[in-house]
Amino acid sequence: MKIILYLAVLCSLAGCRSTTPEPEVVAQSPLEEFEQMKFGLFIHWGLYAVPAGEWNGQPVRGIGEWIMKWEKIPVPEYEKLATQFNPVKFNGDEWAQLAQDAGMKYVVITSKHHDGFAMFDSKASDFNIVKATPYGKDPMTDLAQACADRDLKFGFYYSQAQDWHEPNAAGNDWDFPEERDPAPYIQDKLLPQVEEILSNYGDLAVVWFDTPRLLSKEQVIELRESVKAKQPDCLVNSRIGHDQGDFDQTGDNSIPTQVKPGIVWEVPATLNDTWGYKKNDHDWKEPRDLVCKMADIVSKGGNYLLNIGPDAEGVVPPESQRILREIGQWMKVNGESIYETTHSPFNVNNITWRCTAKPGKLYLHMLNWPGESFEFQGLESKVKAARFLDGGQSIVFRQTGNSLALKLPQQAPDQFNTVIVLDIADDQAMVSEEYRFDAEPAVRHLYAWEARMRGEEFYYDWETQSAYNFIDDTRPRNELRWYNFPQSEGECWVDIEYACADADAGSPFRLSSRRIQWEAENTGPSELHGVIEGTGGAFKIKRLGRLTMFSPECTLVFGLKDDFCSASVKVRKLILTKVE
Ligand code: FHN
Repeated sequence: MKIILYLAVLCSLAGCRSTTPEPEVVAQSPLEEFEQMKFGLFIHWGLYAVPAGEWNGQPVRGIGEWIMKWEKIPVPEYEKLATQFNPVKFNGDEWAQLAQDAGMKYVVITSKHHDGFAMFDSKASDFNIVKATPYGKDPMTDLAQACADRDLKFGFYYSQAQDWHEPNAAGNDWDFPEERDPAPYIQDKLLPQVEEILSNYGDLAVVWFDTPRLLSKEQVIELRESVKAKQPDCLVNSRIGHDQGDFDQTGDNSIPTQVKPGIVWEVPATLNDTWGYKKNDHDWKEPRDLVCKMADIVSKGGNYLLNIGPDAEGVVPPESQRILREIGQWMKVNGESIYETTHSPFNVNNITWRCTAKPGKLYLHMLNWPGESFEFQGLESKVKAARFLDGGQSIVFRQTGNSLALKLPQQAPDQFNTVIVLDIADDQAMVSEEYRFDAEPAVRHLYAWEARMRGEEFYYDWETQSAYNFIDDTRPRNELRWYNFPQSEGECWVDIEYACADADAGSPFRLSSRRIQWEAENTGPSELHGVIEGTGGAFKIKRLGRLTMFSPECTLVFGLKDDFCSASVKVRKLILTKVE
């Protein structure tokens, strides 16, 4: 990718009469390129696809690629899965094509997950797909090539600290003694395998590390340097640990509540409730939800890395394919409002639309269709024109001061997310201070649709704009989680907007805030407990109580204790008001 800058440089060369601007091609850094791609495919594929979420004939709760840990499967028994792994239907071209059809620009696949099994040909460990399976081939060669053929960037996930196959790595506490010194594992497996993935599959965009622990800062620096020595342009993510990443990751499926400027970051997320294939996980997210989440993430400045878990034959679940291709249809028309955009110039608090930007342009993502008219405040730049991105039909508008009113059709033109393009007179939008993306609102509205809906079979209803089916007999239990509240340290009042039939009142709720960190002690929690009151079935706002928020990053978790009535409670949003 190149940026062409038109510099108005007067030509001083002898004989040159033209003053036409000369295009200057400026190469972008790998990090800038990465940030501009915005949308990528994550693939979790490994031996765990064989049991597919069942052990000894019983379904196993939790994410599928963790089955070895959930069931404490001894290493020799887990190794036997390799003899059943024969993905004869794997086709690298089909997978890469799926990514392209979805409108994705990069692909990251598990080269080795926590189970320690290498999905590539490895000299450093025989526990790999070529040596230990009847398949006997290296699928990564084909996939890397198929991605290169389509101009998709390619990268590998590698679990650097957890390796349940190895006594000296982190994670396996059922086969091996607790005491461990990672040095031999680092020398014999981690560094050699990382070198292998960087040597044998062409240029990598990223080595995507995960669950940092056990390794010291020096060991992490050595790991990072080993990547850069082989491929200086290859990025590493923040989950390498000890602040050694080139770009940042949010928690899984977790979108920050506000614009996060100044750094490059990415949200890894699943299409259902697992990363690795589970045959009984049919809890698919809707394309509409995913398109809206993408607009939310990109408007806050991030990238979206969306996961598929192919089965043990090498087939991508048909539902995943359908969902990705539906997203791709939207991207085909609206990709201009996603790729190479920058974050919203507006504060996203208490609005259900989002904005992405390019020089001289704003893209309004109408996640909830407002009907015939839409008005918002804060834009000071002069609007020259307004139109739908799909079809280009112009929109009648009136700009008064910092208020812009648009005349719209009653029905949403797009079933997922209608994008409106504003051509503005300034390169960068001028926005009144209180509406700017970095304004700190005294009252913060946390909508359910922005939250991570953690748990299984937990639903969002667009009609009532609320989350429901709060049950906690699942692992993890169903709860709403909001992340990242910069500068929000201190006490606040918490109100909730929800609906509950009087007959269904009485569920105990819990709300907690804490600062969660990978490599340090968590701070908090501050907690609130109480009982959900009936609202006569209508949406009402009620006070839950007073809570402490932590800085700089805080996680807020809301859940109901599972009982006969909690599943029907509908939660629209929490409202946080700072105690002065
Ligand atoms: O433990 C892993 C999990 O299996 C999965 O790989 C995700 C993807 O981001 N990362 C870890 C948990 O955060």
